[in-house]
Amino acid sequence: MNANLYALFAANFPSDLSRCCIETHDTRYFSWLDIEHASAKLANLLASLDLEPGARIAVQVEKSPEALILYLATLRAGYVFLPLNTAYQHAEISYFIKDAAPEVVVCSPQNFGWVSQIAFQAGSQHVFTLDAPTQGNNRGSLLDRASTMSDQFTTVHSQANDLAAILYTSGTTGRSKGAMLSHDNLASNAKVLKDAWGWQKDDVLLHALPLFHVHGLFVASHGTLLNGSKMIFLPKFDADQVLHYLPQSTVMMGVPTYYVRLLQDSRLNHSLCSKIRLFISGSAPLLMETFRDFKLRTGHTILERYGMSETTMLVSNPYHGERKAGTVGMPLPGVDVRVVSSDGTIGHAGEIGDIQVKGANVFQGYWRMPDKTAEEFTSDGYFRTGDVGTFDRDGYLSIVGRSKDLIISGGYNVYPKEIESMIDDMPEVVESAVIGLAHADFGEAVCAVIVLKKAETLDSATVVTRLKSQIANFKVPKQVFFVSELPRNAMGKVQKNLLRQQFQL
Ligand code: MLC
Ligand code: AMP
Repeated sequence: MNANLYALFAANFPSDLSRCCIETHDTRYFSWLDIEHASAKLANLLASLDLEPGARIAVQVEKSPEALILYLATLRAGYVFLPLNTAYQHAEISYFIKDAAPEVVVCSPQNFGWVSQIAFQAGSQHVFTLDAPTQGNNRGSLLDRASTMSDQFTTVHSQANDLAAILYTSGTTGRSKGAMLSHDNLASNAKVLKDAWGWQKDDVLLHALPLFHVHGLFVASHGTLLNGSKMIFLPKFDADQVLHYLPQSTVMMGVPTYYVRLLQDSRLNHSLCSKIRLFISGSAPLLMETFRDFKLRTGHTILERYGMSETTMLVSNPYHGERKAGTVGMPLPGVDVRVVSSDGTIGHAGEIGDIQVKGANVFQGYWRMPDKTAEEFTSDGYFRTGDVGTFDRDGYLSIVGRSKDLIISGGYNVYPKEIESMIDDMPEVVESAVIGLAHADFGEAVCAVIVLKKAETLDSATVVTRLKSQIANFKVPKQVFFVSELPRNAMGKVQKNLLRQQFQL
């Protein structure tokens, strides 16, 4: 049997391929046959490049149906898709490209100059742009090149453990690591979610998430691709557009910020959501208040679930049955989740400990980092998530904290260490601590606490301006505080909990 994920999707396409697979906000329409043909053309183009099996195709492009089709083409051709956040700047892209050594890099036309320079220096063989179709005649345009290719392609035969994608994440510590996900990791999770969330052929997914993370690329898109259901594709989350399309949709997925923003709009009401079957939230904690207010305003109980790049989805509140506020639900079928106390014993209900997981969905390891991979697995094969949680008596898991130093802002992960080292490099600075403070819109906001050298001056606007020129904008502190020293414990470790108390917004 062909374990290629695309083969699984194709086997589940509707029998009438003229039905709509993707409709966009600007009234473009892609049938299932369009998806099949367009992905075949791109797969033929990739295949014509004579790449090694398992070659990485790194992609930093704006969200579009073509971007999703490029993902499908990469699967079909047997290569490895490596999506990159569109907010990443020079230093970030440079790190990912050097680390992943992609043979092909695809970027937006406006970034071609600097991205191609990085890519060619790092040894990539091909750099293309993914132009909007109207932009036409760019010689490096992947779509132009693919237009002359055949629209027939026999999907490459893949083994279950062959890599399908690499997603960069900082894991529990240190620099970004590429989480390697196989065809079977992704297929097994998609199949489990199909049943768990009751996907139906006539579902219409409102897709407002970005395409470069697990949530938008896998959880949302795979749901429709595996079920032959349609998606309405928005280029990004925009409350006006979401409200416009809700009456035509049956499923919506989002990070908690989406629900917070929808609630701020007085147009959100029961009748707008009358066709909706399921609202799903994940990637960051959903506040009880948001859960409750959403139910009051729309009549819908948001289903919260929990996952991560290394594992895709792990735990979910039930589709049928009680969805408990403040919990992420129960382990999905085939996923073994345990809570381990600091003394190494498996926690009983009510005990707090590290969340460890095992299952067909758990990744193949970090790209070219066997030592880091080994560190993150227990001797009996469980992956350490870096999250801390507790099961209640009914088997519902709550995430109560993180053992990893991580801030989740609007669903994006920010690693304090990365920002701290940039601030510490500023000539006026002795040291810094970057912390997450509660934020009404983003859940947590990145904030910096800085100690200056004697006789040096620096203001927060300058810190922000300097950082904005170096890193993705969502990582830039929303607030900067200056202190004479950082609080430390007896071991010399900065006590971030004290800083969080002192500066809470
Ligand atoms: C944008 N900004 C953010 C931000 N997004 N700041 C902090 N956190 C964020 N998440 C900043 C920009 O830097 C900019 O700042 C200003 O906000 C406006 O930018 P924008 O582009 O207009 O923002 P907006 O479109 O409103 O985006 C906010 C958002 C978006 C919440 C809609 O961030 C989003 O779609 N997040 C989803 C992330 C996601 O998909 N996560 C899944 C990860 S997978 P300035 O200063 O320039 O004005 C995962 C596993 C799992 O975690 O379990 O799912
Ligand atoms: P990422 O590495 O981007 O895949 O982010 C994964 C992390 O997001 C997890 O380890 C959790 O810390 C967090 N996360 C995902 N879903 C939830 C949720 N429902 N509640 C709380 N945290 C979540």
